[in-house]
Amino acid sequence: MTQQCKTSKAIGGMGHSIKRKEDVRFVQGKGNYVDDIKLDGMLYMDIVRSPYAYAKIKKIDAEAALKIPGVVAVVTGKDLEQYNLHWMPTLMSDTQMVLPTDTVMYQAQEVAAVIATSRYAARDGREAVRVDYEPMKPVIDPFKALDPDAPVLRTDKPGKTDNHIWHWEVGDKAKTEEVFANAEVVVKEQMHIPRIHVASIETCGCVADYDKVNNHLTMYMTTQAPHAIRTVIALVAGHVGLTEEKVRVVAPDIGGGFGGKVPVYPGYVIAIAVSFLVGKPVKWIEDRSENLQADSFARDYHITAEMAGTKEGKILATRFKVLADHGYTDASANPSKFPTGMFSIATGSYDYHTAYMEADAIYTNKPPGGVAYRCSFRVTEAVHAIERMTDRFALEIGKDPAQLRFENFIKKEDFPWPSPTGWIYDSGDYEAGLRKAMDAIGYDELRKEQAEKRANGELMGIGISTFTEVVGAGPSKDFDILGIKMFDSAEIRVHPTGKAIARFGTKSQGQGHETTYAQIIAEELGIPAENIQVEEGDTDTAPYGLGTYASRSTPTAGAAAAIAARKLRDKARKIAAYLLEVSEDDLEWEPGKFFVKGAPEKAKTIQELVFAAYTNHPQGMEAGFEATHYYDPPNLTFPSGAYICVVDIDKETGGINVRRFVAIDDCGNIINPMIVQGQVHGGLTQGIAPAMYESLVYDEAGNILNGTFMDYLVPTAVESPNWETGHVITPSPHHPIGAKGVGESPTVGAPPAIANAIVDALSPYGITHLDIPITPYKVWKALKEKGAI
Ligand code: MCN
Ligand code: CUN
Repeated sequence: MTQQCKTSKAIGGMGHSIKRKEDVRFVQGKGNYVDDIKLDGMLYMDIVRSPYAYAKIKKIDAEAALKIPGVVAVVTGKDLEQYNLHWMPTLMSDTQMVLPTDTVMYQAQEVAAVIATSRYAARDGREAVRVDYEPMKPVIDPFKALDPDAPVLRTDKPGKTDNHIWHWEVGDKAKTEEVFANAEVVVKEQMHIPRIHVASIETCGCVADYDKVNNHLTMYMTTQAPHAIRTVIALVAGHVGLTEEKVRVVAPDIGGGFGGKVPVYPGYVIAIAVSFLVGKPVKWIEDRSENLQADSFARDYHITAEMAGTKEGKILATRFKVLADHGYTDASANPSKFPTGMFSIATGSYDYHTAYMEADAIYTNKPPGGVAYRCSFRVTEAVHAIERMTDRFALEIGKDPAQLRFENFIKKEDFPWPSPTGWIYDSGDYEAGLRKAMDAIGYDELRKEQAEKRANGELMGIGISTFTEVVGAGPSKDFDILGIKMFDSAEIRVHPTGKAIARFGTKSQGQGHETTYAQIIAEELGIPAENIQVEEGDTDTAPYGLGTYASRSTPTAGAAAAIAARKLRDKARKIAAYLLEVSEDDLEWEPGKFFVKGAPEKAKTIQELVFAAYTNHPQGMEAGFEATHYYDPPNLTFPSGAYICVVDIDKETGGINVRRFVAIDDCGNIINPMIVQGQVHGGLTQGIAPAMYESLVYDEAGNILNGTFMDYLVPTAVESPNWETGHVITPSPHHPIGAKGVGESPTVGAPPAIANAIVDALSPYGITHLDIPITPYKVWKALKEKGAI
């Protein structure tokens, strides 16, 4: 990686791998998570959940539960109905039950809540609640959901006559059809991007603390977007007096979010309602199975993917048709105007101008969701489709997939590049990335080795993914969530002695914001990063922002930090001119001080200038040293990557060994290389997860077949190869510090590299596609079917 640091190591600005400040408390067990919060008189909540995917509730009998010592109440949908709290809106403006009054719609759905004086009593109470169900035949197979004889699931919606949620399309349908009709080569595959779960180490939970005397609610919760939650609470509960100034949302330390902590879950609403009614704090913490079985899932896109091109290998057009299984309600976490998120980035890194995409979303009797699990709003699905099809096309015409990519890449001089689906890619150098990845892995030698192995009947595969991401929502003209525009914010206060506190509208869940935001400010002001304390997650103190997801923190709040710091630097310049008795134009800045041009000994350090802002500022100037900025980006940032994976496959067992994996990322200028590397390592592991292990599986009755970590395979260090990483740097031209987001790139880019490698290994036997997760059994079965074993 080549990036010059402008600041000294002692200042620790951009490009320095300083150690994570937050780790001081994490490694000593001093993190403060929601479950660490203990308040006087706190009650505990546990939730009774449905064993059926679709059933009428005939009766809920709480008698035995209420006899258990410590159990104080059993709350049902009928109780909430009295306050009109039994339904809530989803982030996509659909509706969702908080607790059902008559029907359950998926297995593990909340049916009743037990409130008790201890967690154990609450759990005993949960076991003692008797519910009589009348099971009904559920809709599980999304392809049958629109059959005329399928039961209509959302009978709560007046006039609804089918299970269709919405239709979406983008691109030029007629032109695409024409190009396909006349193309020399057309390839087509049906693929499923499986339903998976974020499976963060910390499950979801909250402590709702309503203070009756002061009519004030403090909501401690595992949320990635505290301010948005505060506004939603005020909009929903304003009529009972919980107006926005009476609500404080606090997101303490979070043990992994990955998108799963963006939605509002029924448990939060029930905890607030109970605390409001009884005037005591109520804690609710999910257990692992509840988290895995009931919380928002990710992905679950069935994609019919087609690519058209020439015999020589020029990509001419793509066509993608999606069937999106949203489960019982559309509880996705996408910007309002984008029901499929940023799926329309699926034209990829390639220079062609014709594309058409459409999607239909449907209801089934599965848990709701569609969160953007480390995927920048459906970019994982998009990238899988285009990168698989690029390899499929190369296979069809017998061209090396790397060569095919070189011949089709958007060139670095062609940026800004308008995509056929309406995006303006800001910058990139795809050729340099792939070249670097190929050199690192030794591509040509690997192809030679592969040819020799093939001659011996051995299976070795090389898979490439050269993806383009789209992160940093967003320009407020296009992006909002429930109407709230997606800008973000930073507020910097520098104390008289030159030490600072900075607060942000985002919320780290492990990304290291306490360190990297401090580095951005250190870069701009020359105040050492170690003297800058970063705070997030308390709506009473932090400026309003939309939170951390979709790798947006660096593109939005990171930019806000730089601009707020520049406002302060402008003020420092004025003070320096006053103190040094020169005009502002005669001053020059170097990180940490202003000095007089040509007379570097005449200088004032930033610390001296800040002190003067409180003790000796020019008359007429506002005292103090504070700045705030709300940043509305002019465009998104478009990180990219070139990943290459090498696999060896055991023919007899289908066992897959990932031998090498090289990931070259381009996230523009890098704030902290060590943190970025950590993000990439974690993200790649969450990429190998759906590629080879993870998938939520349901039987015909809607029972989840792998609802615990016994069966749901989260890869550990044992399953992870040695990730080899590197960078290409094309700064974002519109971002104040030239940075692009990186948090999701590896999870987006890795699955197709792995799938492409496995299919490449199997291709001599006529295998052109396998759906992820690609398990040894799937490989073995495919080889058996093709008569290879
Ligand atoms: N960074 C940097 N230089 C860049 C870009 C980023 O040093 N050019 C640093 C940032 O300063 C930040 C980190 O890398 O410390 C990630 O930044 P960014 O890409 O802006 O992403 P966010 O901070 O917005 O994090 C969100 C992203 C998402 S959407 C998911 S999902 C995810 C991810 O981050 N969830 C995570 N990484 C995670 N890492 C942990 N440990 N836990 C999660 O829940
Ligand atoms: Cu794409 S999951 Mo992250 O947005 O929190």
